[in-house]
Amino acid sequence: MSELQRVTVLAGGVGGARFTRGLLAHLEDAYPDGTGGSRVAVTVVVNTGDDMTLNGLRVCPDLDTVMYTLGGGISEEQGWGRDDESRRVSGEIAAYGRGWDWFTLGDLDLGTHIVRTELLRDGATLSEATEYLCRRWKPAARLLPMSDQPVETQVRVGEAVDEHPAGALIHFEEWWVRYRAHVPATEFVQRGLEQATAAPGVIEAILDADVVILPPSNPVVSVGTILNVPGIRDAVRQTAAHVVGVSPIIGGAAVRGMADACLTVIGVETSAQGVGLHYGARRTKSAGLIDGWLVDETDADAVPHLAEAGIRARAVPLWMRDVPATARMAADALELAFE
Ligand code: FO1
Repeated sequence: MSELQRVTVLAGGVGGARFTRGLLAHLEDAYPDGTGGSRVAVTVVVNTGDDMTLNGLRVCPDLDTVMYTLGGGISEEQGWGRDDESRRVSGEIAAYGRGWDWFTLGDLDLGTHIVRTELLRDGATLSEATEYLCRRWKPAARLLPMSDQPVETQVRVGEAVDEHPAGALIHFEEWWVRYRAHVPATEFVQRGLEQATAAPGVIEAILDADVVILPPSNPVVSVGTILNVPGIRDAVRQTAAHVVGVSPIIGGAAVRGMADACLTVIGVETSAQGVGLHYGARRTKSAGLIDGWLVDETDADAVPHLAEAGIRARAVPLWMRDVPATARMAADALELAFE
């Protein structure tokens, strides 16, 4: 494999964060820099479509999930939020009848939202605020928000629920957390997308990479949202890098979260093959996004169909049960990239 120098990952929350943790572990092992790190530079472009302003604070769920996961502060059992968390302040907020009682901001997590909000109010961009917060967590990768302008994923509900009439637009987190995606949705709308531009460094991180990876994040509301930011989809199509994706669907079911509910909304089959074809082959007239696609061993039958569509696929174990297993997956993705 030619000397690998730069890898860029387009990530959402838990799946993208855990995959990147495995990627960094593999790179430290395969490309050591002699001081415990790796000589390969990793950039994570993170979805900000889940962001919201809650109790006056700017909350960035996916940026925080990646930062905590790579920085060692994540709640491992939840996959999001801080470890050793408590909820005293959110209890007080609820006692005042404020906030979303179905969306808890933990006491330690609030520290992040308070500092970020203070920085933004003092004129920092989201990129600058993220860089500041990462000075504490020291993730072994550069974290870039997909955009410094606010983009919020809204979900149009297909039927009336609680105080929302049919056809209403609600915040993605309300659909995801309050309703667990069980309320039928008819479309996703990224509010603010038209005014959004890719954050500084994002386009270059995609064009200058040796490998661009679409990790097993939600292909619709996480990776899809990042790709919808003006300029990003074209950068992925044009980059000289190898572009490899990792299926978030194993054996016809979403690995976690409710990616299947999201795929149904946009009419994509919930299968490793369906998502791979949805991203599309890059080197064909379909002007797709990926050159390679990792599917789990249970989906090996998809490999020839993907090959017919111009996508080089391989079937490998895709369960991110621990860091070593995820590091193996990341190694498989890099090997596929250079095949
Ligand atoms: N997920 C939940 O299921 N319940 C919550 O109360 C909740 C709170 C929360 C607070 C901060 C944060 O960064 C994430 C939080 N999440 C919660 C997870 C969140 O829904 C997901 O991290 C992503 O938005 C989906 O990938």
